[in-house]
Order: sequence, then structure tokens, then C-alpha cells
Amino acid sequence: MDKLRMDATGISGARWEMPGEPSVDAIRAMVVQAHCTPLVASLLLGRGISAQSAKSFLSPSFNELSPPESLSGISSAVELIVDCISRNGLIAIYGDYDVDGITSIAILSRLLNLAGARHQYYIPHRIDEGYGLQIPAIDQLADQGVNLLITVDCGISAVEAVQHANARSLCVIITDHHEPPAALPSAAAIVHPRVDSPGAYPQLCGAGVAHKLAWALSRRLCQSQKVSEPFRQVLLEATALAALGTIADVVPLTGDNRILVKYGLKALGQIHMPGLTALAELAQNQNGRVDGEYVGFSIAPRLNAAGRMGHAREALELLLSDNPTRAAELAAELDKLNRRRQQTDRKITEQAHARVAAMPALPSAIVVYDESWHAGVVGIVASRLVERFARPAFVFQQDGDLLSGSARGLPGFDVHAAIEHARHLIISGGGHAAAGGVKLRLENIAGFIDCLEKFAASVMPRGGFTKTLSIDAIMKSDEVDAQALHEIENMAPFGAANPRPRFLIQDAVIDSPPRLIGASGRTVALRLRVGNQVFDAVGFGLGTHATILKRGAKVAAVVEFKPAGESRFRKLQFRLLDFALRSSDPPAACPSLHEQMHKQIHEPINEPTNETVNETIHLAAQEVIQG
Ligand SMILES: [Mn+2]
Repeated sequence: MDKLRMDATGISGARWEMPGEPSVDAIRAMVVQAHCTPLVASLLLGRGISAQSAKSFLSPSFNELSPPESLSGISSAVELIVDCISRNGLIAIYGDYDVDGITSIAILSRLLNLAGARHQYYIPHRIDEGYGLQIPAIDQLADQGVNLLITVDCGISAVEAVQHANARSLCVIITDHHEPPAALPSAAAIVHPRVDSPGAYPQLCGAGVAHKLAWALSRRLCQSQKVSEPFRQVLLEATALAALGTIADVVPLTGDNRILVKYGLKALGQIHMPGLTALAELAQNQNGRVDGEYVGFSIAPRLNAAGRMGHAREALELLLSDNPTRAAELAAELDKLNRRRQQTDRKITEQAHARVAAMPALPSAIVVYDESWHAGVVGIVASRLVERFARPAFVFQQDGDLLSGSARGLPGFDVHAAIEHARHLIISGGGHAAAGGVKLRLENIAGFIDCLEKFAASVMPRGGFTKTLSIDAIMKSDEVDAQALHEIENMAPFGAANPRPRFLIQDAVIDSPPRLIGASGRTVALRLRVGNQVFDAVGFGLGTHATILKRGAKVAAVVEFKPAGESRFRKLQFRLLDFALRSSDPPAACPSLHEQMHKQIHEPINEPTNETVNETIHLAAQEVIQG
């Protein structure tokens, strides 16, 4: 059967991208080879996973993790560290203020502790110092007598800073995963998955790289491929920490990353880290499951809140603490900072929304700034503007005549390319397709806005940017059950590049009128009848459309299945991602899905809206849910 296509648009404004239909033969072959059910086989095929690779995808083994030696530079790095320890030298680990950065520091710090190395760490202040290896910090560390500097999650572009460190007789090891520049810094060793490391998994995050270094160092210190029990224990903790960093950095959950997350999440339940226990107690875990979504939406924002609203060292101290009382204090502090972050972000989002709504016309790229806006949340606010207006957004905090801010893009608009386009108007800036950061002088803002709008207009398709919601499969009402949910859970861990499967249920009926829940007023709870069954559903960001959902209304609904409760017989719940009202009953016999969809799904009958389901911007999604 050829690929099914249709032009349905949901109430959220997102275009629904329908799945191709794998052949029955392909499904059969995968069922046999991977010992999975036909449902899982068709989902995997739809994601481009072959029958050959399906088995290791479904049950990845820890032994499949690429060995530490696959990263070039790792053995020189290990020798430099061992040499420094043997001379009783002082080591500094230099990281970043986000979850990936602090988990990277925690991994090496816990290992150096066990190795009896003299060491300290340094995290720059997000707002006062900014990201990356900075010269004043290097001077400070040199003055404190540091001999060996190890960067984690940063440093690959720090050509000048490394030169400065060398001049101050600091030996530098760089471990990083950010895009390497053409000319690399003159460090004593560079450990990076995309620098001379053909055997390495290229998408490792900073903590994934730190995990490899910790593993190689453990082997070297134990003088054996098989490490001693205390080192095994620390590597187990390192795996859990690497999973946190991997999830929070939203790198694709394939290859090494999938293995690290799968075993790291498992390790979270086995290790003794009082900080994480204390944090988990505060971060309500509704279904009692420690999965990728729980870490991404509950644990990571709390750890990040320290860097955004205070100093990231509090979050690091939490990860390093072995004292339950102190850990509980720190967890409570992070929770408080996270609540303050939420309030701040909500307030600024409202102000930014109002600012955009007051513009004479919706611009092709949104640029807003204010002196009172907190620099720690401008990125989150930009995500929300993109979600609300379906336009790329740049949000700045003004400090005198200086503007510093964050940008978020959307499909069709590459933030990195846009920043390059405006390079002549800014002081500094960089990023990737989905997100970036910019600093510029106030006097250049008008030119910058003009330049960005022109760039956005040149790449914007007719009718504006549209976001797409890709659907994995169409599900008939009698196929929706807890068994299907159980089968899908085998595809976990879910996250970037492996999202929880999304299904289109074409003939659902609103069983209870929707209620608005949550502080934002944009989350809706309702019950959906599918065939003879009734399911609870929660829709994030759909609150504004709730009024058209009357009891008895027929809808085509795009849903994810969510487990409720930990029991084996747990109930099935829906997360409602989008819906479209249906005006008539489906025909009894469906000639083809294509025609059927065209007949049944009508354009939304309420006012057109730019509000869309922000599916592709993982960074944004990650930040938005906690609000
Ligand atoms: Mn990172």
C-alpha cells in the first residue's frame, strides 16, 4: 500500500502527518525476528527500524555500549589524570550550569573522590559569567594552585581561554559534545564524540562523554577491564547521572544514549544518592514510575532552577551530598527556586503575549525585550511564544544599552542560520536549528528586528509556519486497550528521536464536558468514549479550545497512551494532543483510509488560531510542561 497522505489540521493548528502503512510481510518478518507483537512491529517499522535491529532496540544490552576507547584522546586524558593524582596535584572540573553540565561534574567528582584525588569544581554563573570556559575563572583557579583543568560539557570552542590556561601553566583536558570549530583549542587532550572518534556514538551529551572518561579511568585505576566493587558502584551512579544529563539535554535516545538512559533509569532505583531521593520525594511522582518523562518534566526542571534563579552549585551540591539532612534542605531550596522560576516565567510570558498581541500585525519573527525580565527564563518564554504564535521568537533582557536573550525556532526557521544572517548587528551569538542565544547593543535592535523579519519572511511558507504532529498509527476503537499500552511500554525509554507513539482515534465521543485544570488554565481534563470504553484524558495547552467540546461531540483525537498507576493491571489514560470535530458518523464500510479521513475530518469550526502543538522543538517541550 502506498503512503497515506492527508491534509487534516487539528484544532491546535498543527498539521497532522499521517503514517505510512508497513506491509503485512514486513510486520510478519519483524514479529518473528524481534519476538514482538504486530502492533509494536508496525510502530517500529514506521520509525525506520529494521527487523534486524529491532531486537537490540527493544532489549538493548549494557554490553552494546561503545567502549570508552572509542573516544579518541581518552587514553591520554586518563594518563594525565593518573599522573596528576600520583603527584598529589590539584584537579579542577569546569562545567556548565544546566543539568547536563552538573551531572557531568558529579560523575567525575564522585569518581575522583573514590580515587583519592585532590579536586574541586567550577560552574560559571549563568547570568553574571555566561556559558563556557572564561579567562577570569581560569585565573582564579590558577591562583588557587590548580594543576589540571578538566572541562565537561563545554570548552571545545575555547581557543583563547585554553591558550591563557596554558600560559598560566594549567594542563587542560577538554571533554565536550558541542559543535567543534574548525580550529581546535591547544589542549593536552580532547575527548569529543565528533573529533577524531569514528567508532564513537556521535550524539553523546556532556554527561555521556564524562561517563566514558569515568569508565576508562576506573579501568586504568583498577588495572583491569573488570573494575573492583567500589568502582563498579560509582560507575552505576555515573550511569544514573548520565541518564539525567542525556534526558535533560534532549539528545536522540538511540545508540549509546538509549542504553545509558535505559540502564541509568534502572540504576536510579538501586543507588544510594540522598539528593536524588530527597528531590524525588518533593517532585510528586503521580504514577510512581521513574521513567524518562518523569526525569525530563519533574527532576530536570528542579535541577535547572538553581542555575536559572540562583547558582547551579546548589544543584551540584545536591548530587554530591551523602548527608540526607543536608540533601533534604537542598532539595527544598531547589523546589522553591523552581516555583519561583515558574511564577517568573508565567508573569513574563503574559507580558510578552500582551506585547505581541498589541503589535499592528503578527511579525514573521517575534522580537521582544524588557528591562524587568529575568535573564534566567527568557528561553522558556521564547518557547511559549513560539507555541502560542507559531513564529520564531527572540526574547531579551535589557541591561542598560545591552540586550541578552534566547531564541527558539520552529520547522522551516533555523535559529543558527538566522543569527548568522544578523551577525554584523550583534556582539555575540550562536546556537543550533532549534535554539540559540544572542547579545547585542540596544542601538542595533531596530536593525536586528528588520534583518530577522526579512530573513524569516524569506523562509516562511505561504500561510505562515505550520507545525506538524506526526501520527504513528490509526487505531480502531476495539484495538484501544491496556494490552496495547503494555506492548508500547516495551519501546521505552521515550524521548527525543523516540517519542511515545501517537495514535489517531477517528471515532471518539466526548463523554464528560472538559474541565480546566492547572495554574495556567490551558490544561483540560475530560473523558473520551471509544467504542464501549471510557478513558480519562488530559490535554496540555488545549484549554482555550475546550468550549467547543460539548458532551456527546464526536471527535477525531490524536492521543498518547499513558499508564496510570504502577500495578500490572494499570489503567490506560490518554494524553490528548489534538483533536478535530467530526460533523457526521463514519461510514459503516470504509473504502480507504485516505477517503475516509477526507470525509470525516472537517476544518475546525471555531476561529482560526495560530496556537499549535509544538512537537518538534524538544527544548521547548522540555521546558514548557512544568509551567
Ligand atoms: Mn550539554
